[in-house]
Amino acid sequence: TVKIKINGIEVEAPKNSTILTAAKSIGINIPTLCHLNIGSIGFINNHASCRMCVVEVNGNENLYPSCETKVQEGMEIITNSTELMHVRKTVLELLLSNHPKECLTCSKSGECELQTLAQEFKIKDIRFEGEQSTYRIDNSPAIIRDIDKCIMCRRCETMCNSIQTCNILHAVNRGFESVVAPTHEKDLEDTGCTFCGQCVAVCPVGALHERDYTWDVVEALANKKKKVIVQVAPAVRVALGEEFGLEPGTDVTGKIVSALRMMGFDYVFDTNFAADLTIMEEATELKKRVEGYLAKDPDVKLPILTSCCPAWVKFIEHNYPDMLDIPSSAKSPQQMFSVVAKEIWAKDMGVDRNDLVVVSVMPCLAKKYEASREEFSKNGNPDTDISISTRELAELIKQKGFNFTNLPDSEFDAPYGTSSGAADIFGRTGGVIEAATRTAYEWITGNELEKVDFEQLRGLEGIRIAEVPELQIEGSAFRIGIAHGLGAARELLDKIKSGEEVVHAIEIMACKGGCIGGGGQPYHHGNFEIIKKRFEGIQAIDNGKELRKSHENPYIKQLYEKHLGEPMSHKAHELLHTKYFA
Ligand code: HC1
Ligand code: SF4
Repeated sequence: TVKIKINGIEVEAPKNSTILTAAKSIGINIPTLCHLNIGSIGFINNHASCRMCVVEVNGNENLYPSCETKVQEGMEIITNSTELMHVRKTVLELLLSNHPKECLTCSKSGECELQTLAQEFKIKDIRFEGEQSTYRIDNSPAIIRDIDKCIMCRRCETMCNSIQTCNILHAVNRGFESVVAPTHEKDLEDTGCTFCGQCVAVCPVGALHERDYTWDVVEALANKKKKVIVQVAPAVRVALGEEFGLEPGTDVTGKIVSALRMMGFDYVFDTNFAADLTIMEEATELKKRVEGYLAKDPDVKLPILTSCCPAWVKFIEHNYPDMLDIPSSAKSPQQMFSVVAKEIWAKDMGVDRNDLVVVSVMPCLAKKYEASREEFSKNGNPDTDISISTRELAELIKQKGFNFTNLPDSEFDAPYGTSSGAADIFGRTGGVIEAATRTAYEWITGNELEKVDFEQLRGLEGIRIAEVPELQIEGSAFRIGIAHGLGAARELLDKIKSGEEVVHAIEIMACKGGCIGGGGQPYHHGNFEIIKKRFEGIQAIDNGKELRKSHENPYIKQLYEKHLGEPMSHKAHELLHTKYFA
């Protein structure tokens, strides 16, 4: 460690730490804007471009960015002199001088870090007049890029390239013209963008945000000719409460159901039901592939890959076109739910599918893109009509004026409202494969699983390899690979491709932590502890359930008995399975 003084206070700081972290360790806050450090996932954005965090060092005339300047023995640092306050005000005014003044209508209003600083510094007049840029807005089905609002912090670039390894966003042009954009300033839809939304999750301003479908929901609910039903994803229930001041990880399932019913949805269903359905198909496929593999069938491949994360699907389609025979062909729970609703439930209810609106509430922005994929529609009518994020649901609840934290708990509607704990854990990394293992174990061995908790599959390391000794394949334990974050996924896939790693099954989720860390969740502003708490919240729901294996869900059994026959039957294939495209 080294001894330094910050604002006259003696501090012992680790040798290689920055002034910013040393100050933070004793509760001194230095304002930052471009800087973002999410150490636990290896994300560090340190372009030192905004100059908000400058400090005085040893009385030097030069000012130093505290986010990248390392502490040195004997340093004397001032973080809050009048001169520094002036400099920071000037920095803000310069940034604001060419920033569109659209706070009232900006989608990030209330969450924008530039807006927060402008408020803290009480910026009233902007002394400079900057030229406004006028780029076109890039309007994809999931993400909107409004690059006039970009402040060149480059957090999105770091996220997209270093963590997700998608390499879509780069600083292009020079000087005033410089922006972060896809190569050749293409639209996101014309690139390999996965719509993971992680760039949106770290953008401090309104330059990147989700495509907002809240008004489509309001209009659908107002249309008397339509039946409107809704499904709620696993990860939403442990995060939505944050928008209403509750601790991350608080289970607000019952309140969500009440809010959606009060909004006027005809039926409130659970995506979790469809997660159980996904396991029925995926575990059957796994069993068949294991049997084929053991019988040395040349057409059967292991490992099998989970396929419920649409950003991950887009990633493998774009980056590993030669590996498209590996993912399970099972559709994601969002899509299974919607197709069952439109092709089975609507018929039972005597409703034309064109008069049924299926809304999904997802922690994810890629789900909007998934809903828009052509193969998930029939004669132009999509299976999932509208997908909104957790944040958008919070907005709708606020617009309705519901006192969310005081709402009573209600139950989902039958028949698609009951689910096992295996479905809940879909929302966290490792959960889909744990859910599949609970079922596949029983189906492959014919034995009842005593302990459903596969602790070895849990955790938050980017790549985890775990063995299930209870399940033996050719004399060795069933091996599972798990990755979350697309960079980790790439690393794992490359090892599998080269033969360096041999596994029988893989789960990949595009976002760190899994869906709980999705791009549509309440903003975490770089605090990964929030995602850890959501993880614990999800696990607590699973632990608290009587029903913890998908194949024991009585409503799932009923669906097969009445409509689908067996898993992977002809009917199941037609409705519940899909294809991938290079
Ligand atoms: Fe997910 Fe899934 S778990 S992909 O993370 O398989 O989004 O929550 O809804 O479809 O169930 C997301 C979450 C979600 C699907 C399920
Ligand atoms: Fe990159 Fe994901 Fe953003 Fe697309 S959505 S630009 S892949 S970070």
